[in-house]
Amino acid sequence: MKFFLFISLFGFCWGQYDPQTQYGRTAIVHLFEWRWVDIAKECERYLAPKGFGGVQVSPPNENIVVYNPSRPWWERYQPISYKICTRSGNEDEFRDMVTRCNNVGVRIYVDAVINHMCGAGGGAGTSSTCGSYYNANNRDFPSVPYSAWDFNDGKCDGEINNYNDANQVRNCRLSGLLDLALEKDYVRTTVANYMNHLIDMGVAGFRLDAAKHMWPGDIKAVLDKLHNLNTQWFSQGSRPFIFQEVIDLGGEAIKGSEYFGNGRVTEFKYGAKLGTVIRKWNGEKMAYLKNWGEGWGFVPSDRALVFVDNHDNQRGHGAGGASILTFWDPRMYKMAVGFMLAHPYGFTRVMSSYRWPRNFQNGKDVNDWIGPPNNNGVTKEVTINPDTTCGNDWVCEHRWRQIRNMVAFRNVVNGQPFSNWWDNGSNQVAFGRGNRGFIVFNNDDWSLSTTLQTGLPAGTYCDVISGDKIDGNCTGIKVTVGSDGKAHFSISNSAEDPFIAIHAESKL
Ligand code: QV4
Ligand code: CA
Repeated sequence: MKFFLFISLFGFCWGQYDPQTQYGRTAIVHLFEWRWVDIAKECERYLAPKGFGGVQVSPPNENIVVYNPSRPWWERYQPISYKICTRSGNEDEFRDMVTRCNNVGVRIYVDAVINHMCGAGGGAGTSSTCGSYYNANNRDFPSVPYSAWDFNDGKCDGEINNYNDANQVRNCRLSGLLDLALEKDYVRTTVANYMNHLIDMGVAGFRLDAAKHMWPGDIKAVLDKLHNLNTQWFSQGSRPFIFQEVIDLGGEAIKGSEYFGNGRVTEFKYGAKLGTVIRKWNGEKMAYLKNWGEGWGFVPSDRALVFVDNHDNQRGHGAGGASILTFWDPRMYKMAVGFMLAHPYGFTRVMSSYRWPRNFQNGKDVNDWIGPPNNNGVTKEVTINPDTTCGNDWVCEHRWRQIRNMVAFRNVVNGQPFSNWWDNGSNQVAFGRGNRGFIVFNNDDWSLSTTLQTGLPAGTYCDVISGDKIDGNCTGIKVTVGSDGKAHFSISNSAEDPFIAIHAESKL
């Protein structure tokens, strides 16, 4: 009995760090603002066959409808109730998506907005995605229900304006958003009921929005109320995967490490620093990536959720600044995502965006609010073109060959050590993952031509960046590895994608 007690306790205290993906699937994709019906189809037609582990979805609970500006993406971060009813779809469509994705081994992670409700200036009425009445002026949300004593007005009735005061950051309003009193058991139970409703449908875990603005102990009290995952798809006793949005670039009162007990945290230093290195700003160069990870002051790898960009900082919201690489700079972006997916540090999330008409004025994109592709507010379908790209202004970065193939690379090298690092002291670098994979970058302004130890078995390998291995042939560059594990690499600095990646499953 002691043994099983040990296992269940041990299992219990580890579960929240484990993404609960099907074995060997090591990356998730954020299908930002997608509709549930489109995600269900994408799981079956693309994500499962290409080895994606799961999908982070936009907040599924009812939110305020904002008309000024017209239907901004950020209205979904202003809850009105916990009814599963938004522009992405209704509860039946959500449930169908979770079932169909789980049935093909692709997990669903929900963006849980549980720190607050709508803005204090949200007014009153039924301008909400499911028509629920609310009155922000007197903190009345009858469809939950929440009323005035469920909010922190008594502790702090103003906005956060000092990020060096931990009490302010947790008890005051982020951007004027009505702050929930999460020390109250009623609020904790109400939030947990919402999350358990999702868990019972088959959801595998949660992104906790604005976690920095909640006390770690209050979050833990909510998590302790959560059910184990649905045994239709998960083993008995499995715990929901938790990753907390905590923006910690250093220099503030609150540290990501305060939240380690609850689950993983988003490591925003990752994308900010990688963007600076790939852009070669401030004297940064890829040779410095030799000790990438904890060596750069990031949180421990098994507590990190990492990404190149996210829905905030790809449009100047949140943190990360101008160095953040996005789909708008595709050549550098593919290198950054390729590097992230090849390197062992952290649990990786790929961003999948929509295009919007950026309009920079005085260095700021005044169109940063524009919501998903839509017809009079109704989110457009994700259409798939004959060349497998997406239409209707969905960017589908996760379908770009270089990114899709690096998701597969990460799966193939899973568990293998970081090995065989080489650099030219500048921006030409290479490294392997044990005997299962090897990648070479040329980000210098001159060509790379060198012979490197790959650690791989002898043979001919297809480069998965310039092409694919199809019917026993390489559609792109071929690399020959000798019996000594060495191979010659040539990469022009003007190549479309100046990096080469080979792995055990791209071998002819
Ligand atoms: C305005 C005024 C306030 C006023 C308020 C009154 O600015 O001074 O008190 O009206 O109602 C939108 C508007 C913002 C408006 C607010 C409330 O942009 O001007 O305040 O609504 O009406 C997203 C957007 C925000 C947006 C918010 C709610 O980024 O612009 O605010 O949704 O719609 C910090 C946090 C971090 C956060 C990041 C953006 O530590 O947690 O800022 N990131 C997460 C999400 C992000 C989301 C939120 C948190 C809030 O990733 O997308 O903010 O849920 O770094
Ligand atoms: Ca708070």
